[in-house]
Amino acid sequence: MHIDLPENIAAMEVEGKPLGLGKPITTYASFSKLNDAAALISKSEYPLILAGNGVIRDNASDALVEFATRLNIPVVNTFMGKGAIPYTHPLSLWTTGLQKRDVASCCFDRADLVIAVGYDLVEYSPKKWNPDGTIPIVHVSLMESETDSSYIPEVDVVGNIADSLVEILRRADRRTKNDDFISGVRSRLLENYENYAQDEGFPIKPQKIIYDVRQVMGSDDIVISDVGAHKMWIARHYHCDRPNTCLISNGFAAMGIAIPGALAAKLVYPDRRIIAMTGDGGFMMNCQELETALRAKTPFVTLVFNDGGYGLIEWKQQDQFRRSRFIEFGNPDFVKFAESMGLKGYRVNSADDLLPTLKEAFEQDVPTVIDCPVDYQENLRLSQKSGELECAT
Ligand SMILES: Cc1ncc(C[n+]2csc(CCOP(=O)(O)OP(=O)(O)O)c2C)c(N)n1
Repeated sequence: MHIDLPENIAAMEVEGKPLGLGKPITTYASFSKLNDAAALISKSEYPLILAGNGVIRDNASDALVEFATRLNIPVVNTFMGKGAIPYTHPLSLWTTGLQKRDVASCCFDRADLVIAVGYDLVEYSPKKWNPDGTIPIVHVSLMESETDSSYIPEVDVVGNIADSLVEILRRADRRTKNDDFISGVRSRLLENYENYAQDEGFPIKPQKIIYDVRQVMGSDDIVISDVGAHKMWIARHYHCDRPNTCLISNGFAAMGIAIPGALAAKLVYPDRRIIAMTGDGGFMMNCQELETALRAKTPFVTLVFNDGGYGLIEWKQQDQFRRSRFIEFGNPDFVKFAESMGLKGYRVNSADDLLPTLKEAFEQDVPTVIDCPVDYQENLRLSQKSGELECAT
């Protein structure tokens, strides 16, 4: 909230004392809603949990993992729900939310119940995963569900999320069995991820860039993503152990967030590795804040996905019109630009170069900029794969 006062009012003496803030009120779901949710879950054969950012904001990750594990229900998370369940968990089906069909879409196709926990519709429209509105939904959140023809929950469990999950778990009785479908989806995800570990292509494929970044980041280190094609790849390929370790601006997503976001993260967590991953367009929107970062003594790494254009807009134009216009631009020399500000700059010249460059960049006591040429031909390849997606039965 921002309150602006005219200068003459702001300069006035104030009489009296500030009023107390009052204690925040925690709301709890009613027993009848908890019972209804538990009954639906108990009789479902192929339930799926869709975990959104509310899980993280409400500190409900541990409760979610316990809930999913005990009831043997797989979990997909939204971009902003990353880390709600560790990506290594056998029930974690990683991140969903691309505007096109992807591996996790198969899980929605099969689901006979979606348990949406802390899910905000603005992040990933329910039209994408429930186009006909036929999948029954249990909504677990701090807030009531919004109205949408693809999102009309059977039951709204409104209240503290962790508490609701614990209480539903106590009431639900689900006979669980081994589910080859889930392990099959996990194998496909893992294969998609590992496939690029040794990729030699240059400019570097986005999957490989993100793979290498993951290699140098610890479980508690933090990625801040900017907005663009790189964000889609980060969502798809950067996987988290813990909540709040990959922050993605989603929904109403403003470019330019990565560098100031990384600066803030480094101020809060000076001992963690922090990386801002950004497109060249987003970098040029807020790169002046690197001077602030230097002055604030917040050494973090900025990795620029350099494609000389607005990659995501090109991708969308190509998907829709089969051609693109007005998306290219020229860039300054990012290395010289960094050096002119007293920072360290690096240019990646081959696929093998990236990992050692990242390691070196993290050793510096000033902010660093890595100029990394990216091969965005992968964008259209992903669109094509999406069209050809086949689900196991
Ligand atoms: C402030 C702002 N302006 C415009 C947009 C619309 N927009 C979303 S992605 C994008 C292009 C991003 O290009 P770049 O930063 O180079 O990243 P890339 O897609 O190439 O990875 C634009 C213009 C936005 N989200 N925010």
